[in-house]
Amino acid sequence: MALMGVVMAAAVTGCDVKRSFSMGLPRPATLQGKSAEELWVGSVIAALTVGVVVWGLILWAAFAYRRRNDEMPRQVRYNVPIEVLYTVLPFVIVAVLFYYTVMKENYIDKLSANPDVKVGVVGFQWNWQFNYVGENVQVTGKPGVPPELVLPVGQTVRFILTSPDVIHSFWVPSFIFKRDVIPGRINQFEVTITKPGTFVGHCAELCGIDHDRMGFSVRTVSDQEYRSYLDRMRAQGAGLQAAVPAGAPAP
Ligand SMILES: [Cu+2]
Repeated sequence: MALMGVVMAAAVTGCDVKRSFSMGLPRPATLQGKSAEELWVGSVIAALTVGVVVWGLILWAAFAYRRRNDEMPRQVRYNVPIEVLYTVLPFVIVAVLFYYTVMKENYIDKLSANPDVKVGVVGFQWNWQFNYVGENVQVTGKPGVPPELVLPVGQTVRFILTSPDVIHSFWVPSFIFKRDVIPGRINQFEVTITKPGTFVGHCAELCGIDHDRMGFSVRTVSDQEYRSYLDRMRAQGAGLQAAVPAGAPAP
């Protein structure tokens, strides 16, 4: 019966078993996303463990010490071992979570000296422009036509984010990552993509009336397909068409 309930819930919510193991996150498509997923799953397990212990103690206390007669229960003041325990234990839990958060964050934020691929991402009201640095390929989204970003699997990809107008946010849910795109500032991050596929992306910062139109897609392919994609784009005249804003890397 319980199993049927779980199966029904999975069917109704449309979540497959694989997905439910990452506690609601999409399956990560990058090494960095995998790292974020581990942190999330570990934190949820820690929180649930604390929750189960606390709920158990509440229920146990409510049943074991329920009122049975009008007699006053024994009045106690301090229990030093328990007070020490519930002062020290939260500190230990926070310290462990803090340690893993810092370690994962350092890994996810790490920039390599020589990334294999550099993409200048310009977020503007209300679309995206992708400049493949050093490749002379520029792709700009048009109203109603979200741009596609093609990237190779297994290589280090550096994103260089700039904005000529307001704050946007570059978000690919399958990367388990988003980063703000801020005018007058260059934000960077790197990923190593682990699987081929097509992933949705979106601006994650309310940036004006047509914010909801700032979608894009990321298609990840083999290195060979990536090279031939760039050749094809160059042949179609996808070189520098529109000016890149100050600070943004040209294609
Ligand atoms: Cu935006």
